Amino acid sequence: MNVKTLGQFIIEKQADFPYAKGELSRLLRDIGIAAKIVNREVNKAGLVDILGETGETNIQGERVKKLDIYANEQFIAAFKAGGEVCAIASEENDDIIPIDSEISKSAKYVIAMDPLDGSSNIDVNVSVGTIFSVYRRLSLSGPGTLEDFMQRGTEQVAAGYVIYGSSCMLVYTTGKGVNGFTLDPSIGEFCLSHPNMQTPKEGKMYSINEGNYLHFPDGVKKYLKYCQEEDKATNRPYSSRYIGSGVADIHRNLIKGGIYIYPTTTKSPNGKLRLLYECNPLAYLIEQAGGKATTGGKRIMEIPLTELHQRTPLFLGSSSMVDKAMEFMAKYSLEKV
Ligand code: AHM
Ligand code: MG
Repeated sequence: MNVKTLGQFIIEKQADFPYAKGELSRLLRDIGIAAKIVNREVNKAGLVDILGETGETNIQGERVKKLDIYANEQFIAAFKAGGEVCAIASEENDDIIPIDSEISKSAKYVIAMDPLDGSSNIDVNVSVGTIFSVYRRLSLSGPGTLEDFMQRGTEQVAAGYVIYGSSCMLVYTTGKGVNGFTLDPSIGEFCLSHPNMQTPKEGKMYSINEGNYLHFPDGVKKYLKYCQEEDKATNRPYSSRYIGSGVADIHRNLIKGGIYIYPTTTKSPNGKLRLLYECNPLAYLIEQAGGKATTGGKRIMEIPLTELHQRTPLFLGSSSMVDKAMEFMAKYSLEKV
């Protein structure tokens, strides 16, 4: 059989990092393992009693679904057992989780994650995802600290997502392009299915929650009207596609070309999405695939992180589309970004 598994691919790619001792490779392997376990549970979500809400609210004030907690626990357990990170930051945890164990003593990395993004979609069988972002620690030894996470997105050493969709896929970058692996359930392995992913420069889809239209900045309102205008030369009108599950929307746009926008609104003046474990990793991936990610004004990966759960507006996707949206923002909403 002519397939390359994630494990084989990681070993081959280690040669790209001559001074690395394999820690990052092992961390990616740990992510693959946790992803398979979460995928198994997501797949049978309709069968067992893990649907619905637990009644608790997470630190963002949202109702927590049981699978969020499960995914959070699985990834944390995998990282603790793997010993390659000295701290974890998760959307589900108010504070960082420092790791103080014998095997993680010399760990070089910290990892930030959204263990189950788009979890309000689980009950209705819509794809959800895990997003992750890896940084080199800044502290010298012992358990990781909050400061280890206070880095710009440009400092990421690896980032990616797992999409639990009609197939389960792991898509990641270590700064040398983007590769996608599809889980073959018959052999239980992620197999290289999308080598060197590139996003089209131009796209025909725009993804935004238009229900919030009245609260958008003028630049976004005007850009949306531009997307809807008839113009043969630029393939307009574009199609509107919004699942409301960020990883699924961005995965589709990455492959087909498009723009995903979660702008500021009058209700959420900083946008909704989180910089550390949603926007930065997705920005790193899309840039590595030839696309762009900005706040509507500035490059996402250059924004200083001052709070663990900091939010930012996000314009992400095909480079020409992001450029065009930014033109509208500069013209009509400069003060908002
Ligand atoms: P979550 O981390 O609480 O799941 O929120 C993030 C999700 C994204 O997956 C999605 O793109 C967006 O929120 C949808 O938000 P909205 O329902 O406001 O359109
Ligand atoms: Mg999320």
